[in-house]
Amino acid sequence: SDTVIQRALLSVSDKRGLVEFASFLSARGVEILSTGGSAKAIREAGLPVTEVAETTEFPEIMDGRVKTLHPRIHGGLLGRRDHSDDRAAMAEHGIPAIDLLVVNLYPFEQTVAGGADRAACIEKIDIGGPAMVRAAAKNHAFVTVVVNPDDYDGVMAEMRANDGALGEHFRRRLAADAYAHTAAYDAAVAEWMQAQEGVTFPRELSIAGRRKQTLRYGENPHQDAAFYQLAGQQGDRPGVATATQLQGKELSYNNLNDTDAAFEAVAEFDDPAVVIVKHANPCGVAVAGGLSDAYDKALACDPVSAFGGIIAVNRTLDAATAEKITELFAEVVIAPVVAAEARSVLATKKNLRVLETGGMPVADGSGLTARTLSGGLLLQTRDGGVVTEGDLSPVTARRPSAQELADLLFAFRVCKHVKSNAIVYAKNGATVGIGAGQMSRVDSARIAVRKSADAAEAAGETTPRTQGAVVASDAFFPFADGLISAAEAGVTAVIQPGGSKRDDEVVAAADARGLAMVFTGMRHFRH
Ligand code: 93A
Repeated sequence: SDTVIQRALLSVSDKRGLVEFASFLSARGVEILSTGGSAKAIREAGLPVTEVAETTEFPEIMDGRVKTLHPRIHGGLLGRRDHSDDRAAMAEHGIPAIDLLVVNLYPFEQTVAGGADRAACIEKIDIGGPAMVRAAAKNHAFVTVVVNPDDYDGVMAEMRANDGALGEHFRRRLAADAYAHTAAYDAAVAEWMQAQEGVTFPRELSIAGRRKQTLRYGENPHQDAAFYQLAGQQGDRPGVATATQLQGKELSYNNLNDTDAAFEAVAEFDDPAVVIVKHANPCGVAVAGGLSDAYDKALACDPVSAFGGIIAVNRTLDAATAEKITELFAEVVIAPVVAAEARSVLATKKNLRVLETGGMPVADGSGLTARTLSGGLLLQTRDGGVVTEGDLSPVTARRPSAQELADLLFAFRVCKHVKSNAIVYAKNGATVGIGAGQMSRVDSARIAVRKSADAAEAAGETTPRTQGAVVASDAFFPFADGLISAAEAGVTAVIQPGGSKRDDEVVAAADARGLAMVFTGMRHFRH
């Protein structure tokens, strides 16, 4: 049976909509109980309100640490209205039944994000609020709990339509929301404390995040999906989860996944860079003196695959580059900033989704990545490994030239963002052939060469693009065959982690062909 709301307790930190809601309740004859600051706001609006301290006949003590933690409040929230013993206890102890609880908690996350010191953060851990929320949610058979000001309108509408009562289904949904809310709240507290103590993988996992968007469907149309933004530091990383969509169609699940891959990849480079992604793999990556040139070079790698791709840049997107992008059919463009003129250019492509992040993520920054498997979750620290010149061990008689060295480091950085087995051919700061996701490394190498040949042929070029290029491998060559096929394709230098039992054979094969090879000592598997 639906409970007609007769008494409500309002205790909110976020006072948005409070007075409107309180006056609605008052007008319906609902008695309002409230705590310090909330009571003050309600009273100042000229509405009748009873302080919790009057009800409990106990003052707020310890700077408000103890204000609602009292049997007169918790009894009013937890008492079963259809239980004679509970009713008797309420009568005996003067416990007023509370039918509606409106609470939102101390802004803990905002306090942490604002850089407050430890003591101030601790003070913003709400204890009384979650206790009341959990009590009311448990007793949802009789009590309605509201933790989000966005729900005030819905509650008012329901009360209007339902003679001042709230339906059972509605109460249950709000109770479920309430537990999700206190769980996420405690998760944020736990995450902060773990970070303070340097705990990366806690014994028990709690994750705080908010639904950012419900998606039309998942990876396939028969799958449902939604997009969540993580709370805390993880959720602050500039990228897809924090981006603003400036224009275009609604983002799909696959769009989001691919856009993330593209933006993370382009964040690897200091020079102006463009990454084009299809199916979560780069199909063109380039660096140049300016974005517009980088775009041409990236697109040239594999224009066939780039059709319908995702384009990421690591600089303010300028009008000239935007013009070029509009000539291609692209699904998404993501940039730290989109210049005003570039915006007008892109606006001519109404469907094109354009995302602005406000900044670039740090390529070697900390953080975790997750992957689900049946019944479990694999967590690992992000692959923030960045190989620089000082990390390289030359292993061949010939050392790489300056140009080769630059291309080797570039190709290896691209490799990190290509699904394994990854083979990347590069020349003059641009990929010229990418082999991704094969079960055998030698197949990835063959595919990279073939794709490069296809692109060259389509462009009417007569020399193979792999001629004079360099090649990167995300993991060691287990046999000399992969290296030999790269040499046959015309590469002059090779970068790979090294560490195979047959490294000697691989080095000998490189020396026999006059190649320069360097070992990174770091592997970049990506599955
Ligand atoms: O310090 S508390 O954990 N102790 C309490 O007993 C308590 N009761 C409510 N914080 C408590 N609250 C919180 O106070 C509520 O969750 C709400 O966020 C806030 C509202 O305080 P005021 O009405 O004084 O602004």
